[in-house]
Amino acid sequence: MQRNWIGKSEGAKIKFRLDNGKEIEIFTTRPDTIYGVTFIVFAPEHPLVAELVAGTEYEAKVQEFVRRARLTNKSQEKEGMFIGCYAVNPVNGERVPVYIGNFVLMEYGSGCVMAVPAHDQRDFEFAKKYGLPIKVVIQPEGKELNVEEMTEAYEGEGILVNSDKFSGMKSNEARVALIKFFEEQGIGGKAIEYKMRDWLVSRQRYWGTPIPILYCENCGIVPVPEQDLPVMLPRDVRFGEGNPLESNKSFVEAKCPRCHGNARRETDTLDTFFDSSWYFLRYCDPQNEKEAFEKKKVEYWMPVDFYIGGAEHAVMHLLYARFFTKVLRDLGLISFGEPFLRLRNQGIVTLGGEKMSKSKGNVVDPIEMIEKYNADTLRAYLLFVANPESQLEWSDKGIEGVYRFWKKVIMLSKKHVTSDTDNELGVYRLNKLIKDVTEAIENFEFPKAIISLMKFTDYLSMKQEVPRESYEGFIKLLSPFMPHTAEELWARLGNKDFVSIASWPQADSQLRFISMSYHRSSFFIRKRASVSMYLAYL
Ligand code: ANZ
Ligand code: ZN
Repeated sequence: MQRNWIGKSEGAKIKFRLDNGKEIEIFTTRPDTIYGVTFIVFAPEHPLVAELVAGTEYEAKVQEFVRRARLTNKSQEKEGMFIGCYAVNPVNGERVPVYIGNFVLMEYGSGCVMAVPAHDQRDFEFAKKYGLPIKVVIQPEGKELNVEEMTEAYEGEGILVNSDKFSGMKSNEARVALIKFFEEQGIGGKAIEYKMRDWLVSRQRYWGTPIPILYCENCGIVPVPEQDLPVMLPRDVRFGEGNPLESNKSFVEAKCPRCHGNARRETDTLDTFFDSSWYFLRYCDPQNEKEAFEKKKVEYWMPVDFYIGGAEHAVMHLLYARFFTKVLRDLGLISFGEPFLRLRNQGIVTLGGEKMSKSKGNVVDPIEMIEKYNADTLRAYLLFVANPESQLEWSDKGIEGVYRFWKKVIMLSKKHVTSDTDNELGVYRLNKLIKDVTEAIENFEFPKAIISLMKFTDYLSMKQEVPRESYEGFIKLLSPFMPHTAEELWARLGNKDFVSIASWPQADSQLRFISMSYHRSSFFIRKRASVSMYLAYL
């Protein structure tokens, strides 16, 4: 999503000369189609457009078009008009008409496109609508394009035709060759464009962080000196229209720290993204009065190992946070360039296929569920019903199932616990459980972990007495999913500390190796365990 948002496009800039002698540089990703240009299209609000039509018969109509284009949202339907002048294609000297069109964006490239209707769909639709010529300059391999029969643009690769000395070249090679040619002729060259817009850091709001800048009548823009930081927001604000800081005299009026003359305080405040882009660094050293953070402390905690959040943050917050981190690294204030090493987007909870929301009234109150079942059942259900990143459809049946599992765990706790270790297969099962649950947790596959715990509960439930080692290991592994229950059972075993701070059980890889050989020796297995146990263990 970030890559898309940044939207890097590689291509060329080419200079076209207009009737009035002015030059316009046009960005294109397809310089190989330059011989197929049949018109030029400007964004309606392009400043050159007003200049080109000034004093001509087109002026009023263009103004009307721009006004309408501004009112209506960018519609799907392509609309435009001829504005009475021509441009010259620099490679073949051809004169092509100049249009304005609502599909050309002012903010992208140079706000102007060289239209190649045979090979660009938007240009194709525009040309069809306004009866403009279509000229094929790329022939796909194996079939021949014919303008009269085309119902859409051919946007793919192929062999150049009607392209002077470049005819016969492959389109991808022609792109390179043409860029070189533009450079030699001084008419253009390689160019890279990004779709990402500039980020406005200031807002006209009260509740942001003040921007510590003063405007002095004599000295101009003066930063607030360090000893006067932070600039605090005033408390006596009156909300009404616009930013209340502007009308707050005691805030706005200040003295210039340089000449002591009259100065005005900046009333714009920083956007909240400005804070969320580096708060994690401050968290590492929140009491520091001297600086934003001490490098050593930040290096101890950062980067964040695992970031969990909604996908809606992918392109704003998370991207800005990366930019801030890279800038701070370049300034030598930190030594890493990525703030977050791993990311998971959690899914949403739905009911009846729709996102739960108070306004829609389709919510399940967790308190009700806790009263009906218990907190551990609800928690385990939420972990069990879907992987964290998937959408979760609430189901009453589902929580019933997890409640049955919880009851089984309670039943199990009524059994006598012995100090013996389990038989060899039982020891193997415990070991496998440790491995499976640990791996599932690390991979964020909680349903898998809970299924393993369910199976193990069934296994232990078949026994007359439960071996302590297996039972304790089970409680430890259960505790992330049913913490209250696990603590209770742990305490009943006579443990003095919390299970949540007990050491996590370790899987024994040796044991796994030995047990692998059981596989092959089916005779051995049959002696030791029932077939059903063997299948379950497989
Ligand atoms: C001529 C051409 C011929 C194009 C062809 C495409 C195919 P991306 O990939 O998104 O960067 N373009 C350039 N500036 C524009 C603007 N301000 N508003 C709307 N469209 C603009 O798209 C680059 C292509 O988008 C450019 O390449 C240009 O059309 C168009 F067979 O130029 B092309
Ligand atoms: Zn001053």
